[in-house]
Amino acid sequence: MDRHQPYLVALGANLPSRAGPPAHTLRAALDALDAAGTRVEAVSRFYATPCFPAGAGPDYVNAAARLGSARPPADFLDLLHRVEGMYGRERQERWGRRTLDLDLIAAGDAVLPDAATQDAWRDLPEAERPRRAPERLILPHPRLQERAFVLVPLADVAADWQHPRLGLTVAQMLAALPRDARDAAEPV
Ligand code: A4P
Ligand code: MG
Repeated sequence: MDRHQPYLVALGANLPSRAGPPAHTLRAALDALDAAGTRVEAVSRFYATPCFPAGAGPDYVNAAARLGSARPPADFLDLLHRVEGMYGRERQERWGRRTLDLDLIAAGDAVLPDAATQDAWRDLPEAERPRRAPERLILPHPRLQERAFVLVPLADVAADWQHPRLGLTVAQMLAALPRDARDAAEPV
């Protein structure tokens, strides 16, 4: 039996790190995950994307990867945080500039910690979003369905993955976004 969990991860950076410019940092992060025993199954193209919120910093480079790991989800998120730490991420300003951001998008069709909590974070009113961050792991990532900078790269590696609460595939969630948001993500 294959005990590897199928993980989807979003990678983003908009400041240089000790690995170099953002694209180098993303490569270095994938190498570090590989060195930590994660199976790197597929990596998307790298995209230049406008910073969200607009004006909060330089453009990002974003990518997505499909990874296999025997670690359970919470341990896997700890590993992502360790790799963020290796490239100098300072967690101060929410949605601020960062040298490396690794978000866990999904673990197969797992819904964590439970459906009601995932739904509540997904439906969080706009006004509360900048002020509130979850203390425990929420899967799927509560904002994935509205972000072109996540969905465009994700479509390269997991177009058919289906959101377990929304019943929509990555390709369908992407098609539901405004065209200008989709078009703003350009391969580098
Ligand atoms: N947490 C809970 N669930 C998850 C999950 N599925 N994945 C917890 C990752 N983390 C999860 O995360 C905040 C808390 O959420 C942590 O304690 C974690 O355990 P964080 O990564 O520390 O904080 P953050 O990155 O500042 O917040 P967040 O919500 O991850 O920010 P986002 O939503 O990732 O936004 N614009 C462009 N173009 N491209 C980008 O990549 N990224 C951001 C960051 C803003 N603008 C961007 C981009
Ligand atoms: Mg994050």
